[in-house]
Amino acid sequence: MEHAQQNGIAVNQLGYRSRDAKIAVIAGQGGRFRIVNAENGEVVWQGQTAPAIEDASSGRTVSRGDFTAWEAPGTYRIETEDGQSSESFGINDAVYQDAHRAMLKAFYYFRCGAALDEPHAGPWKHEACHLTPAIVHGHESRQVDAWGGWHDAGDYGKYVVPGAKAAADLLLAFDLYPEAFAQPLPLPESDGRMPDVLHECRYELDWLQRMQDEESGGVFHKLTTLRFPAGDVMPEDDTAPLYLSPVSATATGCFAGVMAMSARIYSPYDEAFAASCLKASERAWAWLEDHPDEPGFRNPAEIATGEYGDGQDADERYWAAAELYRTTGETPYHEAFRALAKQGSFGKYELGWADMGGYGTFAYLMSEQEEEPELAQELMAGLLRRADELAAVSDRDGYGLSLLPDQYIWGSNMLVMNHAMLLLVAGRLSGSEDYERHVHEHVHYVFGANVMGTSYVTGYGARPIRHPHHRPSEGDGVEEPVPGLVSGGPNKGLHDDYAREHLAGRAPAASFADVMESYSTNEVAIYWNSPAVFVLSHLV
Ligand code: G3I
Ligand code: 9MR
Ligand code: ZN
Repeated sequence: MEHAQQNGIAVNQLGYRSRDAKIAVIAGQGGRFRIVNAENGEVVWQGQTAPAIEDASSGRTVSRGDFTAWEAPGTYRIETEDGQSSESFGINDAVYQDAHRAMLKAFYYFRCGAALDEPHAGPWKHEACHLTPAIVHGHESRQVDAWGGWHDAGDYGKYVVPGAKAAADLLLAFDLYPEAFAQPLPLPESDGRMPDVLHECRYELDWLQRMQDEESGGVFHKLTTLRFPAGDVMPEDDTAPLYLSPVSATATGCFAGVMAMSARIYSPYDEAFAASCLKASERAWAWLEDHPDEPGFRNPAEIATGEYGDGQDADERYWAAAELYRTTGETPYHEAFRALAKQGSFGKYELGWADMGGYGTFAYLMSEQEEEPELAQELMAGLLRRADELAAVSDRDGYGLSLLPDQYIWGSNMLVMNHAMLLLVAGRLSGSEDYERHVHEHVHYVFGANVMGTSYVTGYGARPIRHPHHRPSEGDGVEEPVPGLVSGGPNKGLHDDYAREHLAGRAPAASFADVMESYSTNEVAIYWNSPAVFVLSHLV
């Protein structure tokens, strides 16, 4: 059953930091609105909405009530003269702390190959899973033991490309906001020396290294069963044979990128591990150089799990070259990066599982190595142009979001958080604070300031999603889903039977259902959590 209903006054259900932008999005023509102290019913502040907007994404007329000026800590709700009332929310500077930790802890819950024990997992504990070696597809007598890593999502597949994105987001978050990771989570590996975020990423990076083909240095695209198990199977009960799909250039490219990044970031904590990352990256790079014209990955005919198909590998190569240059300072990587940058046939500001050029651009712009001034200027100007475009879209959107109506695609919440991440990096590199309020509104959207009136993060907010497409949450017999998971969010593409039957005709941002069956709107995934951890790292 779907519980979420579209809400009259949408707010961030977690609440607001005192100094942040604060906008209540009110359905209808608006007018006067008031802030009421939720404890004693007293009216503490009154305001007037801006003129109403026809909001194409939500399909609604909405009015924005800006109460940024009200900064006093407390618990409140918003009311209008026609009798509407919002969920109650807090104002205080610690509103994001718990959610940030839970969204990072989520990666522990995604772990494959290790038992999740009660001290760390609470009621969501389960046995170890997927420990049998994987058969190399097409070479059936060969097996590779690639245990570990994170399950991708609501399914138990492990895919290199989204895994590299997720790890990169967390590593970048740590790199830019180390103080956000000072507290232990804790994890089984917590040692008070290396921050837990690095322990958690290491769990994935070790698996990624196992995915590198010993024979060629290329990286297998994915490790999955032949098809998806039923929706309530616990990981330890998913015992069908495991297969490695063939090596791909996209997997090998982003592997080289995230490994070179890891070599740099782990070096102060674990020199031997850092060295193994660099070696793995260089080997992957050598494979890429030997394979300049690779076809895009397609699922072998027998394998029906997630494809992560992508015909364009220049962006992954670009990312790899940038990170290898940033980490080693060696000229050939700079040359390769410049050549790829000139090619121009791919997005240089994208942070998705398919288009990863943004990571290369970030690495080059943040590098301490000598850069080519014209190229750096060009990339910086492009980054700011992109940020300005996102800000301009946000200024016209009813909910302050940078998504256009046709961007409510499968995993739209990843775009919401990727855009906020890009705005943060653009602000940091340029010294501009102009993007800050847009970042806040993107976060507010995820936690409830959206047309569904839903918090898209399990366990957080007054009306969080309760029925994500997540096999452990469905199969574990625990009422509450695993906490801290980010739902994919509205998808106007109607890519599952539930959506086709119940969501046809809805506005893009309302094409969402909090039901397990709707995997194309309400699945969870590591690479939807990871940019959200990055963004919240700025706010804690
Ligand atoms: O990029 C185009 C866009 O240009 C176009 O306007 C739009 C119109 O629908 O489509 C966009 O492509 C979509 C693409 O996602 C965007 O990234 C495709 O339609 C859509 O089918 C595709 O969905 C992917 C889905 O797998 C199906 O392949 C999701 O991105 C991807 O996140 C999802 O990943 C799954 C794995 O396969 C298995 N594990 C769970 C995971 C999350 O659901
Ligand atoms: O459960 C699967 C989900 O994890 C994947 O992201 C999705 C991608 O296509 O597929 C889901 O599996 C569905 C399958 O594709 C079609 N039959 C119904 C399955 C859901 O139970
Ligand atoms: Zn597993």
